[in-house]
Amino acid sequence: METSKIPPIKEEDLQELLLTLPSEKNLDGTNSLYLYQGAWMSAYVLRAVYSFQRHFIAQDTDIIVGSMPKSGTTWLKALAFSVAKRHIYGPKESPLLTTTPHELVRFIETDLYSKDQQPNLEQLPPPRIFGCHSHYANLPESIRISKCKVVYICRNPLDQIVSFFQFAHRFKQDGTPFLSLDECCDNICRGVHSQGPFWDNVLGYWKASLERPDKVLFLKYEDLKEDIVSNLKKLAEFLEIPFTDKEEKEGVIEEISRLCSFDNLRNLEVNKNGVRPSGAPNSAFFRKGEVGDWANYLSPSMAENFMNIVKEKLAGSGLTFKTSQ
Ligand code: PAP
Repeated sequence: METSKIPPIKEEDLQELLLTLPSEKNLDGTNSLYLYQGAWMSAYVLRAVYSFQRHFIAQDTDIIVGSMPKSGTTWLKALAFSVAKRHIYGPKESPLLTTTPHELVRFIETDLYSKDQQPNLEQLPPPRIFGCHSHYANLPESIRISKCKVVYICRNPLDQIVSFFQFAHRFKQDGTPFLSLDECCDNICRGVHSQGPFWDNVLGYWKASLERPDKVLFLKYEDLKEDIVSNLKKLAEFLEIPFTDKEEKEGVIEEISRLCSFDNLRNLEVNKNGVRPSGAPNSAFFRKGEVGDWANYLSPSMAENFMNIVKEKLAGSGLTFKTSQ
């Protein structure tokens, strides 16, 4: 077991905790979101985060793929898996051809700590790779103090939010009405959305990447779209498994980028069919994969309003976003 010394939280204690937290509606009109340790999340996620924080013990060889939801997590999971495990599986026999990126790299909070408060993760072969949407400040201490690596992907907040909204529309099953676009914009501008505020989520990792560049690698979705090859090299170097000259000559980097490309992954049978345990169809993780799609959904004034708030929150950090191709 990872650590069994701390007893799991009792359901009644969790319910009591929820009662003490500020709560608001999620963008899809369902489940209240709770503000827990500076991050908005559903009760379901909170339960998992609570256990993850208390029970997870990082190993020095772990790789944590961090992100705000809908920022390119699926893509980065596929890339990190392909780079880190390339000595076991070459691109032609990659498990990505038959297994979804989310199955190969599971979300540490919701996939692993939601059902079982103390899952046995020790049997997983190194390097263990996990996905994670938590804020940097809320990661378990052992992630920050071990030698494990954290790779974070961020996306411009306009595309991120539109992607989230579209995703939620694609698999919503109950009859609760969605918040209107105006209500959504109001919530987002206040930072009230899953794993928001946006600025706190990205800034935590951004600052950590500046302070500890060997520990946290900060990538941008738009940069990956523009130049996947140099970003793959950066990723491999950061993970301390740089591509060799031989690999470069043999075109391994290009093969990985092709394997993990939007068009390739989206058209694989495994990603066209089936559903995630959350009920989301696997296909919903591959929608358009473009930079600037927000312009088809948000009015210029909505976008300007939100971006002004984001810029104000990020002022002085040096972090900027590209919002169009
Ligand atoms: P998650 O955080 O719930 O796992 P995530 O993968 O971050 O979701 O977001 C999905 C977005 O990434 C979708 O963007 P869109 O709605 O604007 O289209 C999806 O299309 C995009 N995406 C998924 N795979 C890739 C890929 N291989 N390359 C580029 N974009 C991708």
